[in-house]
Amino acid sequence: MTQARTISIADLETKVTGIFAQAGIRPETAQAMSRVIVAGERDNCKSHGIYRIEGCLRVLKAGKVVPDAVPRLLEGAGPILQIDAAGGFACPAFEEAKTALVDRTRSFGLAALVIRDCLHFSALWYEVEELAREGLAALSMCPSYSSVAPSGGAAPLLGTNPFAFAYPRKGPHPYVFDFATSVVARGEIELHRRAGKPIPEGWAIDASGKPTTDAAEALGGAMLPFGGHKGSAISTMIELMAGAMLGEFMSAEAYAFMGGTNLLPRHGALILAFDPARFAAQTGRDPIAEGERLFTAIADQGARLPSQRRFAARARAEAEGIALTEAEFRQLDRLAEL
Ligand code: NDP
Ligand code: PYC
Repeated sequence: MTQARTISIADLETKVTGIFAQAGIRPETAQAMSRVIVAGERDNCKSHGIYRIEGCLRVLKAGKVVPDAVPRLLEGAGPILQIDAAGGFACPAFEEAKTALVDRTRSFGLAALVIRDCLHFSALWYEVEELAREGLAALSMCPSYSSVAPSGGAAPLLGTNPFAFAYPRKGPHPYVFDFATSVVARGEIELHRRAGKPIPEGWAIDASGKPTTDAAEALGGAMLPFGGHKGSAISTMIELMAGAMLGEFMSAEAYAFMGGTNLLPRHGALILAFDPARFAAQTGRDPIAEGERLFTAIADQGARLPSQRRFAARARAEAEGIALTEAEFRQLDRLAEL
């Protein structure tokens, strides 16, 4: 795809907010969705950028998300903070609960945010990065819908179950990694299918359990966990921690509720935050400086840190605007007319 034109971050946010508002989504939710989608596009995370708009509209049309849901913080003053997304999208719930999560983490040293009954369609780095910018370390995870075979199995059971971590740094950006526990996000396979491109070997198996490089066969078969049994175990942990433990859907239930993988999954999400200063207080060591020592040692070996590519893309987009193809501009116009 050739990149044809740029659009400013602010203009793209306005366009995307307009698409969601016109579709009947509550204005605050439309803005929160637009912020997270445009952040994905800005950082060149195509699998969770503007491509996701269509999926959000599809689930809305199917009546499987509550467009005017108002997230509601639940009672309780301890380190477990809960917000009910009430069948709406997860991003406004996170925005609503963020300050309370930061405050609780500072007062207890660690705190958890449980997002109940939400549709989580976005990249998880968005949440942990925001918390690391407040000086906290953070982990985020959620189930998805059954599309990944456990290591040694051949049928979809686990979700693509994403996992993100951030740690504060002295410089402009925190340390952040964020990945699906499948070899790649499902959105990446869908983008290959749309572009008519084969997928690399090792990403997926077809419906009969044979390895495939055909994106459509992969979507109709099962994706594979990253790192074999290790990714499979981390994915299982996410089913347990962000599904079973919270009393929310696991990926198989989300699949059944949505009737397949055509619509976004509905489930819960778990975000854990830690105040590094509180953990290291007795040692006299500075946990942020210790982190810097490790990052320098990694870079000294010529290795790059996760999110480095993303932050470079962000700097480019901030300076020059976000580059979109003509086809993407046409698609945005089409969605605005729906
Ligand atoms: P990628 O494999 O593209 O990237 C995974 C992480 O590894 C990123 O932090 C990336 O940083 C880093 N990375 C990549 N290459 C290197 C390298 N050579 N050296 C060091 N670090 C590297 O991500 P996935 O396809 O697994 O996931 C994409 C997105 O999909 C995630 O943001 C995830 O949250 C989202 N997702 C969301 C789901 C949901 O239910 N909401 C479900 C599944 C996935 P960088 O970006 O800088 O390259
Ligand atoms: O790309 O696997 C994915 C995904 C599922 C839900 C949101 N993103």
